[in-house]
Amino acid sequence: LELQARLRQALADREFTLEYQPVVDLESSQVTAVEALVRWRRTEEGDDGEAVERLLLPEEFIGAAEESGLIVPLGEWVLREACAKVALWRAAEWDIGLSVNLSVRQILSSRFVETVADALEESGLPARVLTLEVDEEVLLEDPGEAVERLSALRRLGVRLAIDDFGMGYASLAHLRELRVDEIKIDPSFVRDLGADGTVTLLTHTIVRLGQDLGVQVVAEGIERPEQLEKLRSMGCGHGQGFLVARPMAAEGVEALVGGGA
Ligand code: G
Ligand code: G
Ligand code: MN
Ligand code: NA
Repeated sequence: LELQARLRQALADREFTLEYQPVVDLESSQVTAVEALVRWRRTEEGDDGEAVERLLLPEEFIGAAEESGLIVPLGEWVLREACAKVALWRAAEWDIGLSVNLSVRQILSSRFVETVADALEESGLPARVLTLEVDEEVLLEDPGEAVERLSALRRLGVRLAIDDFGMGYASLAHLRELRVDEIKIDPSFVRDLGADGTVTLLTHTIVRLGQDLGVQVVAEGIERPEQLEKLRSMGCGHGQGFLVARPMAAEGVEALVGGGA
């Protein structure tokens, strides 16, 4: 409860910030999109009583934000902030897409579809530029309602991605229930690529599945050149990971693009 109260205060005090992790076309190495990742810039008391600033990762607070329902206003802030930033980059002639992560609780909240429509309208970001990422958990809690909401979002023109694909229960069944534009291969597959024959075969199968369905495939968690090469040779279209680029502040993305923007 302590953490939840602090989260509420943090939202009021504007202590949240976004990092962006580039997604690249594995063929051309061009950055095609960025994934917005929320962080909490928190001032804490160090051992010696001095104030120290820490950048907290979602794993330290997203669970509490979901339980308290604070994920709804926090998620709305993330959407608005990220859409506004990417709209600016696009205005500078940089043809880039944006991915935003969603929690089940957000999707099922009242007015969520309107919230997304408002964020697009205010920023002027075209709907097709925005990809909303959901993990397979979304289709477990209240699948009927979740599919209904996500389909309404897709009718707005936004893209849908299944995050952490392959780790959920019945991944393939979910592709039947929900029409998606992208699947993001879970990093646990990429990690064992080449070293584990079964994992390599499964990864290749997911890539082909995407090709056959006409769905974009993004491999996540690429850390080593061999993994990148393997994915390229399988025909995996897009990738993300520390080897390619780490999550970074907006200024970092701007520097990375440099003259390209
Ligand atoms: O890079 P990282 O530690 O930031 O992300 C960890 C997890 O937190 C990922 O599963 C990611 O989907 C999730 N996450 C990051 N940003 C957001 C956000 O804005 N909203 C939600 N709901 N989840 C997020
Ligand atoms: O679940 P989701 O895919 O949204 O999670 C994104 C998370 O993955 C972020 O926390 C991000 O920092 C992390 N991440 C991104 N690339 C890599 C990578 O190459 N290796 C590892 N270990 N984590 C990564
Ligand atoms: Mn994600
Ligand atoms: Na996720």
